[in-house]
Amino acid sequence: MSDEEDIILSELPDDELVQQMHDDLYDGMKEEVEEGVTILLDRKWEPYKVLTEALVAGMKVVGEDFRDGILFVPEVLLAAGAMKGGMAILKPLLAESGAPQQGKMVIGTVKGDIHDIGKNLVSMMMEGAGFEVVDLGINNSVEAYLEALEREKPQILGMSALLTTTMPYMKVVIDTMIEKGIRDDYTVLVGGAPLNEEFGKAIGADGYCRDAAVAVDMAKEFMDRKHNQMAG
Ligand code: B1M
Repeated sequence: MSDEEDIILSELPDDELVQQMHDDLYDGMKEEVEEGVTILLDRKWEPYKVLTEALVAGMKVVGEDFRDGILFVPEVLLAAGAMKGGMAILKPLLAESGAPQQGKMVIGTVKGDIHDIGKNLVSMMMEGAGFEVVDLGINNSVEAYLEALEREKPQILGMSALLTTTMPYMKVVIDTMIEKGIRDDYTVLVGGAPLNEEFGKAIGADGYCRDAAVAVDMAKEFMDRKHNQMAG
């Protein structure tokens, strides 16, 4: 029997449990990560704290070792699967805040990019804050975004990109919106690990969101401004 099998997660104190969950996430152990999430919730941890401290922080280590060539795609896929398992438990809890209806957002990962964990997190948090979210998934072309805007009539368009090679595509989408004369009909928020504030400005987005919590704050702020404009 390995050491791993000897560990009883529910007997660990919080800090050791969180550390163990980071290790389990790293090793792609979905069931263990799910169990850890459930234990922390039973211990009255806020869902958002479980999300950020146990899951997102663990994924950071995976990202660093992926970058450094210590982990490879198959292992990272397993880690991503474990992360998604934990997120699925938190999703209804984050979404059931009872917050008043705020507005609507269409969100998707850009063309050529299949990373969706961050986008899914943003969707979850936005729903939790009272936004209706239409998630277009991954690998979205300009046409897919524009069709969704036309169909769904949201106030906000969110785009996610995790690769330096795909982030310029956000500008393609915004430029096409300008060409079609619809740019100012929407608030465009962008996010993803390789982006920054400067990039957001350079491509003409309304806001760059460092993380999901910032996305929610910005979306609310823009909705408030819209309401004030309409009232004024
Ligand atoms: Co990929 N990958 N990956 N990967 N991957 C990165 C992004 C990378 C930085 C890893 C590294 O080298 N350190 C690197 C990119 C390097 C670069 O471009 N400079 C990389 C690479 C190279 C690749 C491949 C090319 C590898 C290969 O095939 N050789 C390949 C590309 C495939 C493709 O897209 N065409 C690839 C594949 C994969 C997997 C499939 C194995 C898997 C994705 C699984 C999935 O998403 N379903 C994967 C993963 C998991 C990662 C890392 C390790 C983790 C990403 C993640 O989920 N983070 C990542 C390393 C890293 O980011 N440090 C990496 C957790 C998530 C919560 O954070 O996505 O940043 P994040 O989202 C945050 C914020 O950014 C923000 O809020 C989120 C929540 O707080 N945010 C938004 C994100 N989107 C937003 C949208 C908004 C607002 C905020 O709209 C309003």
